[in-house]
Amino acid sequence: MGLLESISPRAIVASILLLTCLVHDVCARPSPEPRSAWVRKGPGRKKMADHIKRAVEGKRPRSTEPSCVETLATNIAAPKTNIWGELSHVEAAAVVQWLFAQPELNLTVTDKATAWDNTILLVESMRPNKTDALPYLDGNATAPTKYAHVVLDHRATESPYYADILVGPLPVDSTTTKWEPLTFPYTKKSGGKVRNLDADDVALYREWLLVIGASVADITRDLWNGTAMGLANDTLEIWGIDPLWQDNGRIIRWDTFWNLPTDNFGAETLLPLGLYFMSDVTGRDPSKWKLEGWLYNNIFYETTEEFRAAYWSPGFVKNGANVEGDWARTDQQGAVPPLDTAYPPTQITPAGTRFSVDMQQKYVEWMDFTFYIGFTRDTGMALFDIRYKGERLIYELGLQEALAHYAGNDPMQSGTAYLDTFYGFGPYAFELVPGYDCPAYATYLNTSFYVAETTHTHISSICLFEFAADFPMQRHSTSKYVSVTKNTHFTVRSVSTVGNYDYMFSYTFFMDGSIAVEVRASGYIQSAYFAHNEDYGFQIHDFLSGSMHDHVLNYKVDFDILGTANSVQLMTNVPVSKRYPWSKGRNRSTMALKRSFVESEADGRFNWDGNAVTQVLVVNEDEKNKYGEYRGYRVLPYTGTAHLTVKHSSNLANAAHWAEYDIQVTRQKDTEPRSAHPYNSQDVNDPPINFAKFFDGESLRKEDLVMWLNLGMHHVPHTGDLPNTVMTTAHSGIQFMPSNYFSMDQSRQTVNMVRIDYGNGTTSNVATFGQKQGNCSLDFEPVEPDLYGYTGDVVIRKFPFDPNDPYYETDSIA
Ligand SMILES: *[C@@H]1O[C@H](CO)[C@@H](O)[C@H](O)[C@H]1NC(C)=O
Ligand SMILES: *[C@@H]1O[C@H](CO)[C@@H](O)[C@H](O)[C@H]1NC(C)=O
Ligand SMILES: *[C@@H]1O[C@H](CO)[C@@H](O)[C@H](O)[C@H]1NC(C)=O
Ligand SMILES: *[C@@H]1O[C@H](CO)[C@@H](O)[C@H](O)[C@H]1NC(C)=O
Ligand SMILES: *[C@@H]1O[C@H](CO)[C@@H](O)[C@H](O)[C@H]1NC(C)=O
Ligand SMILES: *[C@@H]1O[C@H](CO)[C@@H](O)[C@H](O)[C@H]1NC(C)=O
Ligand SMILES: *[C@@H]1O[C@H](CO)[C@@H](O)[C@H](O)[C@H]1NC(C)=O
Ligand SMILES: *[C@@H]1O[C@H](CO)[C@@H](O)[C@H](O)[C@H]1NC(C)=O
Ligand SMILES: *[C@@H]1O[C@H](CO)[C@@H](O)[C@H](O)[C@H]1NC(C)=O
Ligand SMILES: [Cu+2]
Repeated sequence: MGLLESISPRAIVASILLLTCLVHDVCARPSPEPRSAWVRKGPGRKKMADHIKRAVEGKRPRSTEPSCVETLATNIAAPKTNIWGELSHVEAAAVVQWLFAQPELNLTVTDKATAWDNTILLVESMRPNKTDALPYLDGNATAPTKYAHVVLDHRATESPYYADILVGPLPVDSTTTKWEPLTFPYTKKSGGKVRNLDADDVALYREWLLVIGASVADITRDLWNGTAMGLANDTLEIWGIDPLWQDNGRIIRWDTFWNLPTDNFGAETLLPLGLYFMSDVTGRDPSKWKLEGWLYNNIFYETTEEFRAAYWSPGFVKNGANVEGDWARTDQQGAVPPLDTAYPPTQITPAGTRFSVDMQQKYVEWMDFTFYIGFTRDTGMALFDIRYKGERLIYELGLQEALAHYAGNDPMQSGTAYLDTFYGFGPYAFELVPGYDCPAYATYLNTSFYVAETTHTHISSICLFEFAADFPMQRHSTSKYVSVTKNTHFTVRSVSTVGNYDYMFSYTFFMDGSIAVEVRASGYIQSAYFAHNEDYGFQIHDFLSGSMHDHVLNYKVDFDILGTANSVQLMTNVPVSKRYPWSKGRNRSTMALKRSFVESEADGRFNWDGNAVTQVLVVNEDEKNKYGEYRGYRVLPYTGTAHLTVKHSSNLANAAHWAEYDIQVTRQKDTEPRSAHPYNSQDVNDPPINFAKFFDGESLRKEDLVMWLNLGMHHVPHTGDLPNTVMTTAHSGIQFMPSNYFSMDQSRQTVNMVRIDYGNGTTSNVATFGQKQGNCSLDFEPVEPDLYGYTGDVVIRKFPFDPNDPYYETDSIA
């Protein structure tokens, strides 16, 4: 019968894995003990397969059955070097040493630098041009020459600026290595320089915000029993808008007071206090900065004296304070739901890891998919050269930028439009928690980023795992048989906590050849003081507004469908009234398909339509199937997506034109590798990358195309966002699915399906297609991995290079 094996239904039952709970109190009986008693000396971050192997090896035999284990994690060698990979410690150290030896850069070691010294902000691998990458990937060309991308913080000047430079070729060689301004990836031609509005951050706090805080200490003590004046016993903090107002040559900020949490929870963004002040902080001399006024309870006061006089006069209306409490804490609280303390369902991988990884090169093979993982400071994880059955589908898939645009009656919320790559997704891609962020059996990879002459390594910050969906890939029933296919998928995941918010990024691959891109959000919302904000959010606590905001996350998808000559076809179901030869002269009201191509960049920016009725297809017009249909991939929303509601944002000006539409298509260019620059917020009117300038009317037919897709969510936090936003609904996703790309569904190739023939009350045949059958024993140890193995970042000093003295240090924004 070949592959199609038939066995009796009883064997199916018999082959159900024999699960053995080794730790009975966890499996069977909820423990009333304190939390610390739950922590076990587990097997560390070893894979489940190792436990099984150990059991099978006889150290802890549970039964005489053969093992379920088919394979253990396979280490493979990537077919090519990962040209999007990170610099090695040695390479980074050599670049740093070389930079300090260039007198014209006039660099100071970060530890010793003041606000008036030049420092190195970033040293990382420069991604190669696609023009140079393809001949290497697809032909015999040598790997593209390696360069370092370096960002310098030039502060030894009246007009401080960030400078993007290229250093190379690598490895560093005193005669051939040079530096040059990095200019080609930016639309603004300014020698790779962007002004730095943050150069005097220390002076801003010490000599400005805290001084102003002290000047109203009588009021803050009276209102909130606290101060923000730089004392050890301050219970308030001051911070404000981002980006700063940047009009008419002035740099204006609005700041507000926040209560500091008294415990370890990061609840500060839930504790706004409703007093705001405006400052003109143009230039580098704090003595020339000006306080421009105060706002309280929607009344504006030009000066501190005016505000104080009003405050202490009779009838002044004082509002209450947001104060931390259990409502802002994420620990368990409230009545435990029925049976909740019993150990919950969990997935296992009885046959071990069914995929292969080159850990060094960050190259992955799962079923018929292969890809490389890249990682940068700005945008974190990205995938490259994604192939299915050996054929490239996508050259590059990765986050570009994430916007959180708030609004409000008050200047703090109205002025907030975070462009998160300023902070970076790489530095905040923290260690994942096995068993919680990803299955405990997942394979974990490290990522590294450069900061202040050190390389920080986030241990286990990318996870790779297979998972069985809770729904089948396929099924069908008749009166004679039922056929069902399992839906096993593969996910690559990282989480970045940028300040108050946690973004979970997942790329998921499916057996039918489809790919999903998803983002989920959790963490603390940035809330608003409630007064006068009724039109901008729900009131969610005593003096708190949920503060409406749009999340928009831009992804680059560089499709290569059967080569680089691709087109975007739109196909819409349209209502029609039509007479047919058979309709006897009568018109039929019905529908039909309308097809068109996105001809050029002039019509390359558009939205999902209201009824999701238009298919967006990336096709190769020269690669038709045998029926004459174009082979391609369809792009479709997986869950909700979002583009920015605000038109011509006062906060953003030209800094985030990428946020304006759901789908944007451009011609692929080496000069347009990214839709946003991390310092776009520093010069919003004339940012280093103005995405709108990518659209210059070029033809998009049979060209190498890039799709810039927005995920996101229109977030109006409600009481369910307290204490943290939940990932069940804070979720956005897009899928890429084959559309006439193959002659049939590719998931027919899996053996993980069954056909049961039945009738007359009996089953006559069960076809399992060569699935591994038979008995095996499995020791299921339902224990979290040793979570005391969670360490945070490992740091290695680069200047002086000290690879043998790593230390632990984890930095977060909040
Ligand atoms: C070099 O930087 C120092 C501060 O670190 C500054 O005082 C000096 O003027 C700079 N030299 C030049 C030539 O720019
Ligand atoms: C990458 O492409 C840009 C734009 O064509 C070019 O200026 C740059 O020199 C290229 N880089 C390399 C390393 O060839
Ligand atoms: C690569 O080199 C091999 C052997 O020299 C040759 O047969 C093949 O045609 C080359 N491939 C390309 C794409 O140049
Ligand atoms: C004010 O704060 C101080 C110390 O921060 C605390 O001891 C005191 O109880 C507070 N008073 C009120 C009324 O909350
Ligand atoms: C906070 O510290 C300052 C200076 O040490 C002191 O004068 C003040 O009384 C302290 N405030 C409270 C509430 O403890
Ligand atoms: C991650 O980093 C840790 C600490 O440096 C190291 O022990 C471990 O081998 C690394 N893991 C991988 C997959 O590279
Ligand atoms: C009826 O059908 C004909 C041809 O199919 C079409 O041209 C015409 O517009 C239709 N009439 C109406 C009223 O829609
Ligand atoms: C059910 O019984 C009928 C009559 O005996 C027989 O013809 C038919 O093949 C049986 N079907 C199955 C699925 O066994
Ligand atoms: C499974 O094990 C049971 C008990 O050891 C045995 O009776 C049965 O034949 C086995 N089945 C298979 C398919 O190996
Ligand atoms: Cu939100």
